Amino acid sequence: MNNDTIFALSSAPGKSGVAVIRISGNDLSKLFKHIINKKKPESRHAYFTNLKDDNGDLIDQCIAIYFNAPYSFTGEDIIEIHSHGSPAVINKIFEFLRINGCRIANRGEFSRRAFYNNKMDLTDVDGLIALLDAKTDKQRQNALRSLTGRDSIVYNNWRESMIEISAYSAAILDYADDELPKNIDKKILNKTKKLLEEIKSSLSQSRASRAIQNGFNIVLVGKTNVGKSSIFNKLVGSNRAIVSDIAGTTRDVVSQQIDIDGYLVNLSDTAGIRQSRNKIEKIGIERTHNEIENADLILYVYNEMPRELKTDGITIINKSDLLKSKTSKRVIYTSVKNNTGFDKLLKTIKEKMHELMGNGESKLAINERTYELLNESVSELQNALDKYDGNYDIFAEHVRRAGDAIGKILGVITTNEIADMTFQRLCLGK
Ligand SMILES: Nc1nc2c(ncn2[C@@H]2O[C@H](COP(=O)(O)OP(=O)(O)OP(=O)(O)O)[C@@H](O)[C@H]2O)c(=O)[nH]1
Ligand SMILES: [Mg+2]
Repeated sequence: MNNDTIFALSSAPGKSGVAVIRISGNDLSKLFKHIINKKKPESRHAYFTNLKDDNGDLIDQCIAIYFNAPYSFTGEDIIEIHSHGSPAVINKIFEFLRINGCRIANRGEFSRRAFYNNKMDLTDVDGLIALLDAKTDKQRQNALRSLTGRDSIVYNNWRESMIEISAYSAAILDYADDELPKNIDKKILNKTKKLLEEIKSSLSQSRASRAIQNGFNIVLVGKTNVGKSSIFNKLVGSNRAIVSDIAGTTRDVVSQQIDIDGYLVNLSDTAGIRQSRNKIEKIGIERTHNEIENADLILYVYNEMPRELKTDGITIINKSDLLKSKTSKRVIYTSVKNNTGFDKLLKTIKEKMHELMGNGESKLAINERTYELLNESVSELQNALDKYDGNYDIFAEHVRRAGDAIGKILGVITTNEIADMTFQRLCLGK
């Protein structure tokens, strides 16, 4: 690995109150003394300094902090310079650093160094990426769980069990029966089954985890003119979708991200469903059906009590201002005109989301990468059990591969490709 000294702006680019520039490298004590103009600086101490260029001209008044290795984010020496957040100041400090032998960092390079110095494993990096992307409170909580290493503990335990199982299987091949613990073969099989169930159950909760990350898909469907677009606008809080009394107003899917109870929600308004000869409307209706397929929750909108209630979503009777009788407990009556029923609707949506997500308390923060590898691990364990015929040779090999898949999740077993893909997703300065 390259150990040259790198730097990057760690705060947001552009004008800001304070900018944070981070520098990481092998031995930065000399550079730090130069920055603060003192002979014996202390680590983790905030120094006020008049930062000067090599001609002695003032660049800016800054705060500078030195974190000595390995007690830093990257595990190397780190210097943080807190300057005024002006593009001109930042450029001048960058120039100063270049003159002093540093180079600008690549995307994700700080985290890459932290990874290679065993400060983070890949699930921690996944957590960091998710935290930087987090828009809602649930996303923040989920990301932090992964970032602070809770997921790593689960994965490490699984991997250790798999290594143990394949070691025992190998022992059965090498030792005579009376030299081995009693019932070892039964124990091995039971342990493998238990492990398989545990990983499978985590995978089954992955929908919640992924819905937290990518958003929960809620779709408004119903016949034309029932007020879907009006409800959509009400929920997003703006006149995003066109509303009119002409049936068949909405043709395309109109989507907007909103925050409901800390969850990211992708709310979609769709074309009203009816028999239509119009080519464009027909395409719109087709799109409505696609949205229904991808939905986590469907809001069925009517203007009067339907003969049969759908069981897989929430039923809304809109335009309740025009209704005389509003007695059913199984539907929600709304009126966009009178602004009634929306508190109840939101409350019901929240309840449904909690129900479907199991309170969002999925054990692991599963993303696309970890999802694939967990599936790989499950199919190897399944293979080990399915193909078991009293011979531990093949069994041990499948369990070993299952363990390798978990190792790849952690990055203990890593190909450059996996690491590259992960770090590329980070921004500059991380
Ligand atoms: N009285 C009354 N009228 C409403 C209510 N909600 C919507 N409308 C009216 O009903 C008409 C249709 O509303 P939209 O929101 O465009 O209906 P839609 O279901 O999106 O219709 P399509 O896009 O054609 O499928 C408009 O004239 C709205 O102003 C309501 O609660 N009460
Ligand atoms: Mg509409």
